[in-house]
Parts: sequence; C-alpha cells; structure tokens
Amino acid sequence: MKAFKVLAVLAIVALVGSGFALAPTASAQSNVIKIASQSPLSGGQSVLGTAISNGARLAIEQLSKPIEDLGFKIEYVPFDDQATPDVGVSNAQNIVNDAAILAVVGHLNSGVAIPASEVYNKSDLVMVSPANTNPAVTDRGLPTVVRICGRDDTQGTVGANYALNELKAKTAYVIHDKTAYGEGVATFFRDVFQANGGEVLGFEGTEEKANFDAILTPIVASAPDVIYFGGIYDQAALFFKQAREKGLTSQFMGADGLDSSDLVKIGGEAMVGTIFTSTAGPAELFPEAKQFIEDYKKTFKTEIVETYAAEAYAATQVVLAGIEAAIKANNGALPTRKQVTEAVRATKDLSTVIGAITLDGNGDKVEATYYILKAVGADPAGAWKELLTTTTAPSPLAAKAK
Ligand code: ABU
Repeated sequence: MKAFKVLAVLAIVALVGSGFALAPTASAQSNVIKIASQSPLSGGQSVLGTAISNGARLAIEQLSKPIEDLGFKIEYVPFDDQATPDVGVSNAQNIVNDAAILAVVGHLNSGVAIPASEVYNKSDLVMVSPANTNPAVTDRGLPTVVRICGRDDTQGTVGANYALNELKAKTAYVIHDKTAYGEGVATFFRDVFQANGGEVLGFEGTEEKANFDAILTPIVASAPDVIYFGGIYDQAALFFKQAREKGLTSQFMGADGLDSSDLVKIGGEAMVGTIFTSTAGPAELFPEAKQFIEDYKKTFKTEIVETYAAEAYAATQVVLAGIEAAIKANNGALPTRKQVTEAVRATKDLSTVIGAITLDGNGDKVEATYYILKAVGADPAGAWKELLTTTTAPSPLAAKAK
C-alpha cells in the first residue's frame, strides 16, 4: 500500500514536471455552483459597483432554494474590477479557471465588460450585465453575452431629442471620458442632435480627473445651451462644478453614468438642475421591487437603493432561473457552462423585480425603458433626483422583426 502511494505521488510529480496542465475540474465532482460578479468595489465608481454586488448577493441569498432542492449549493463570489479593463480581464481569467463558476453578473463599465466577455466566451461562461449600455456589448454576437438594460444608441438619441424638443436647445458642447461607454453615448447624442437641427460647438474627450481649466476655456467662450457629458459621475460632477464656478449657465446633461447619489455628493449645488437619461428606473417605480427595496435597506443598512442594484438582482434572477432550467434539462446532474449559457439565452417572460424579461437573439432585452431624470437636490441621502418622463423602445433586433 505504501509503495502504491509513493508511485502515485511520483506519477503526479512526473505529470506536473512534464508541463501537463490539469484542467479545472472542481465542479465536476462537486455539488457547489458558484456565481461570480464583477464591478468596481473600490475607487471612484464603487458606489454603483457596490450596488451591483449587493443586488447579486441579495438575490442569491434569497432565491437559491429551488436549486438547493435539486441537490446543489450556490455560492457567491464577488470580484472588484476597479472599473479598469486590465483588472477586469485578469479577474475574468481567474473566474474561468474556477470550474465551479457557472455564470457572471456584471460589469458596470462597458469598456471593462467588452474585453472581459471575450475571456468568458472562450470558456462558454455566460455573463449577464445589469448595466452595460454600449451597443458593442451584444452586437459582437458572442453567444455568452446577455444584458438586461437598454442601449446607448437609443439612450443617446433620447437625450438629444429631449434637448432639442423639450429644452429647445439650439447649441450643444459634447464632452466624453474616452471610454467605450462615454465616447459611445456622446457620439450618439452628437449625431442625433446635429441630424435633427442642433449645432454642436465642440466634441472632445478627456481623461482629466481634477483640473478642467483647459477643456473649459473654449466652452466658456462658446456658451452653449447644453453641455453634454458622456461619462461617469466621479469625473462629470467635478467637471460640471468647475464649469459653474467659471460662470457657465448652460444646461448640464448626461446619461446613466451620472445616475448615482455621488453625483450630488461630489458636485453639490452645482449639480441641481442637471438632466440625465438612464436605462435603470428608480427602484420605487417597479411594483415588483417593493419587497426587494425593504430587504435591501435592511440587509445593507442603507436608506439609498442606488441605480443598478435592482437590475443586478434581476440579472441574478435570470442567472438562477437559467441554472435551474439547465440542471432539470440535464436530468438533475450538474450542467456544463454551455448548457447554462443556452438556458439563460432562452430567457422568456421571466418575472423579476424590474418586471418581465425576454431576451432577443442577440442577448438584448426585447424592449427597454429609458428614463429622463433631473437632479433636484444636493443632499445625496435625500430625494436628490426626480423622474421627468419615460420612453420605451424595442431592441434593434426586435425592431427589425416588427
Ligand atoms: N451604462 C452604465 C455605465 C457605464 C457603461 O455602460 O459603461
């Protein structure tokens, strides 16, 4: 027996020494299924990133029973992508190397989700995004990618038409943060604003985070009706604050990257009056989210349910339903990642906290709602934003089919 053990150890050492790599098989014999999330849990965008992680965690804590009844245990593994493509990709590599992980909920940033999802896709691992709005997230045609929010081609259009038709703006100056999301949504805004009769006085990208003097000088000189910022609140709030300090009275606008209480925490009174579009409705708008809101506040000891928390909960509902369906279709045995991906992509009329979700053949929600909101207060813990109006639009694929 002792001799057998020694031989076995020697055989393993020889395999490792020869460069033979053991494929990740942790889940093959285990009843543990892991669901990962990726979002910024540290840094300037962590308010929204934490909301995504919290939403996923709460859904897993509350809704895993049907899968447990089938003999499996669900574990949640959150990753901090730091809103940085390199970190997201490096995490993605670690995620695909853990064979127990059968799905990912995330990301916040399209510029991180796009390269990370290339890694997931090579391992057939499904990613369900609660927040990534850049069209390329789904338009690349990856079979493992799903998003349950709207898209920037529509979001930018909705913002431009609101500026022209409701605000009666004639001129706009457009700034973006040079990310896939920021530049993308700013480009859609610019193109539609121009095509429908507005004049765009400037279009510029910046990675500056602190001192916007140089970029503000030509904006002050041109005094546009609207300044549109395609980017995230941590940068936009400082930019807008400095714009007001320079005496600019233009209407500030942006998209869902501004939709966080940190916008007014950073920008204060200067942000009051800012109008922004979002693909996430305030959670209170969804009748199905009543219990979720109570549980979220109690669990995370907060009065604020930030944007994308409910969407992350819903994205996790999509994932859990897919895993359950895949186990059942696999006669009760642990499904492969590919089987889970296929079950998730087949999501139809799934009841979630943000309403029923049906996916189209590209992994987009067949119909999405776009919200136009206004910052009305400078207290981030108070009712700092109010809904102005909403509009609903089909995904490009669903529109074609009509
Ligand atoms: N749409 C939310 C913010 C960012 C992104 O899609 O990159």
